[in-house]
Amino acid sequence: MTASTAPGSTVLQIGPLMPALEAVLREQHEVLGAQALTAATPLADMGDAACITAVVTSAPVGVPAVWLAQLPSLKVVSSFGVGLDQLPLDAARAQGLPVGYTPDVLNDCVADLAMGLLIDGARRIAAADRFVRRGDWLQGRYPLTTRVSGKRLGIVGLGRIGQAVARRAAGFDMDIAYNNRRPVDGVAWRHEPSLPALAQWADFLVLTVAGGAGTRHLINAEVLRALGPKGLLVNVARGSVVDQAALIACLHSGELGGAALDVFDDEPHVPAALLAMENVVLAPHMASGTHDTRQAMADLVLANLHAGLAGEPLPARAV
Ligand code: 8YV
Repeated sequence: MTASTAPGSTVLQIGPLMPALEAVLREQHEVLGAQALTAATPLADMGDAACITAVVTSAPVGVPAVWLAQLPSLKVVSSFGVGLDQLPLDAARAQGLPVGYTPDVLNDCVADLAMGLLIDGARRIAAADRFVRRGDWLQGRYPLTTRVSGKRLGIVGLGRIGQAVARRAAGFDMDIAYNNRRPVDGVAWRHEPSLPALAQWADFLVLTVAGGAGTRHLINAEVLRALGPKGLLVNVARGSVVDQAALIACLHSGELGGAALDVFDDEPHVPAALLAMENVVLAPHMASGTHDTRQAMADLVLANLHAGLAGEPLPARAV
């Protein structure tokens, strides 16, 4: 327990968390909570809402904005993850309520998985694994795949994770350009203000842009067609960033070469059309999912929680 821990606090846990994090929360606080709370859940069902001083949630689950006003003793929201799209930032700001999240500690692992998906999408490692396991190698050689090194990489959203992807891609001698709301200072990579133009130029388009209303369906049919029949889309951002129906249609028609996806519209449900495609690599929203990074995220969730309860500045504050 840190010096700033407020013992005896009542924490509302929303949705499942890492078991080790749940254990620490239970050790240090009274935890009310549920795995399947929704905005429609009456807070009265949680016990005494007036006692709740903190909410602990995760990026994909968030917290309904309406709850903030119903928790009169709330001092802090601490979220496990870097994504802010499910968090009621405006309502929290209006109430002067600090919201903690876990940036930076996951950059490397998310970027590592983006590169892994990119290489798999181009070199078809998972599909080749299935080929060997099926015994198909006994009938003939595996089809040729696509070179990775030296290709053109377009990055959509050059934040901390996008920059970590770019640094890795530089090691593969890739030509790198990016699309961002505005050019990023202090980087050598080329800013391309037009998303279709970036897609048209790129061999691989990696999405590392934040989710939320502002980026919903940013990657539409026009962008996917521009990426083209030899192009590969890699998404480690949010399912909402891509028009999933357009993606499936473009993959079906051959207007897009392939996709490597860690995130989807309605997780954990993946459309049957994607499951059936050999030119699609699928991962279960696992980009930050290593022991090392998840522990670092859990530590930051606790540090934010305890700082908020003690009325101190949060180590990583979104609002
Ligand atoms: C999840 C994520 O937090 O950080 C994010 O925004 O989407 C992930 O790291 C993680 O999967 C836990 O649910």
